[in-house]
Amino acid sequence: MSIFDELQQAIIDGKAPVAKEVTERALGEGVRPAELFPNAIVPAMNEVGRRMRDCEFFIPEVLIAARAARAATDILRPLLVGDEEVRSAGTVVCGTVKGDLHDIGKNIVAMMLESAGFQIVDLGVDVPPEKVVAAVREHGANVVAMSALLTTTMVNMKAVIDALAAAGLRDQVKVMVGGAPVTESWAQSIGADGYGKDASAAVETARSLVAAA
Ligand code: B1M
Repeated sequence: MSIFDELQQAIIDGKAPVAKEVTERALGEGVRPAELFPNAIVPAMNEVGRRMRDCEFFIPEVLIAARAARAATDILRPLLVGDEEVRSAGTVVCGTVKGDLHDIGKNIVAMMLESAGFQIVDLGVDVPPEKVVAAVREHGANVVAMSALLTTTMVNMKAVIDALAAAGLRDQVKVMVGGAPVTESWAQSIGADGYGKDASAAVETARSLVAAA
């Protein structure tokens, strides 16, 4: 079993101490922090999602798996900053939209953006549009990055865009969206400026949005 498989299994089994130990061992063996996301953490949570959909897992198992994923990402977060050349790429206000409590993907995106030199203002989960507007004003953000994991909360991305427009801020800030149910065409349909399929794509999108501003 590869070290990536070991970490995947620990997360699926919800074994946070094992996930922590395997992550530390992987780093000790020279695995780059960013490699652990596509090779272990993201596929593990996808498998958890499949089991949830197929009624093999219920909320407690999913929460325990999420906690194990968190044990790994908590170790990786400080290491990712500085993984790439550090520069001031811009300020990103990020969060998961109102009504939505999923934050694993949003946290990975935030970590990758931070490692790419962006200043991150993370508003957390269940973020109402007015909180985004206030943060954009306060921090002079270049980019708003919103996640949604539920088809029922995706509409709240449009509410953020509308609130920014109503506050007279829409011309000053780029809006990008992502999350499992979000697509490029959805992003376009709500008037977002960009979309990221995964965390790496989110970094590319944020860079190109700032460059084009
Ligand atoms: Co939830 N849940 N959940 N859940 N959950 C899903 C999303 C679901 C698909 C599971 C399923 O049925 N198979 C389903 C949604 C169905 C739908 O809407 N069509 C679902 C459901 C139904 C629910 C509840 C309603 C269940 C219930 O209560 N009956 C409930 C809703 C609570 C709420 O939010 N109000 C709920 C609750 C939960 C938990 C709390 C138990 C837990 C969340 C814990 C946490 O996040 N702290 C949870 C989890 C863990 C999941 C699954 C299993 C995994 C999500 C995850 O972490 N994925 C999920 C199934 C799945 O997605 N496969 C599921 C891993 C993560 C790395 O991927 O978040 O997609 P993701 O992020 C990716 C990309 O999408 C992208 O980059 C990331 C890294 O590559 N990305 C961006 C994300 N944001 C981006 C932003 C960008 C760009 C890219 O730019 C701004």
